[in-house]
Amino acid sequence: MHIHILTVLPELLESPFNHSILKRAKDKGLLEISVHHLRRWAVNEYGQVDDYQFGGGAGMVIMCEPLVKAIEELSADKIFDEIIFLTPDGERLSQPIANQLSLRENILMICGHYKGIDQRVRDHFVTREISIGDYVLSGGELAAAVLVDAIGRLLPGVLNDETSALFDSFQDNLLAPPVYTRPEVYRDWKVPEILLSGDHKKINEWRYEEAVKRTQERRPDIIKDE
Ligand code: 6GU
Repeated sequence: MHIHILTVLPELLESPFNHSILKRAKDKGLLEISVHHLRRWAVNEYGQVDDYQFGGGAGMVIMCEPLVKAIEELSADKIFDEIIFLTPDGERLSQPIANQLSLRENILMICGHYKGIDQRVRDHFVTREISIGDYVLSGGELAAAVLVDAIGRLLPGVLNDETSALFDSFQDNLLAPPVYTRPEVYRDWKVPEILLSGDHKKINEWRYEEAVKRTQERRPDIIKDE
C-alpha cells in the first residue's frame, strides 16, 4: 500500500511513522508513506496556499489551485483508490472503516488547516471525508497520523500471530480483556489464578467473559445483537 499525505505542516508528520509497527511495515516494504508539502504547489513566490473566505469571517481557507495541482500531479502515474479529506465534519473513524481502507492500494490524504479547504475541491476530488472523533484539532495532520496507524497495522504481514489484529478491541465488537505480566504478586496484588493454570480452554473462556463484562460496563453501545 502506498499512502500519500498532502499538508502545510510536513514537520508534524516526520516522526509518527518511524517507530514500532509502522516502521516495521515500511521496512518490510508493505507500506510506503510519502508526505508532500502543499507549498510546492503554491500560487506565488511567497508560498501562498490560502486566502480569506468569500462572504467574510475570520480564518483562512486553503485555495483550489494548489490542491488541484497537487492532486493532478500526484495522480499522473497512478489512480488513487481514495482521496480522503481529514475534517471534523467527516464520517467518524471506526474499526470497520479502517478494515475497509486497509484493502486499498493507493490512498491520498489531505490535511485541512485554518478554516478548511475550498468546498470545490471536496465536491470534485475528495472521495471520502473522515473525522477521528467529536472534538476539534488544530489541523488534520494528527488525524492523518491516527488513520495511517489504524490502517497500516492491518496490512497482511505487518502483525505477527502474537500481536494479531483479530484480537483487538472493536474487531469483534468487544473491548479487550485485562492483561497481566510478571511478577505473579506485586505488593499484595495477585494475578487472577486462572491465568496461571495453563488450562487454555478455561483461560479463553475467562478472557471472553471479562471482555463481555468490560464492554457491558464501558461501551454497551458497541455490543451487537445477533
Ligand atoms: Cl480529521 N481534523 C480536525 N481538524 N479536527 C478533528 C478531526 C480532523 N477529527 C476530529 N477532530
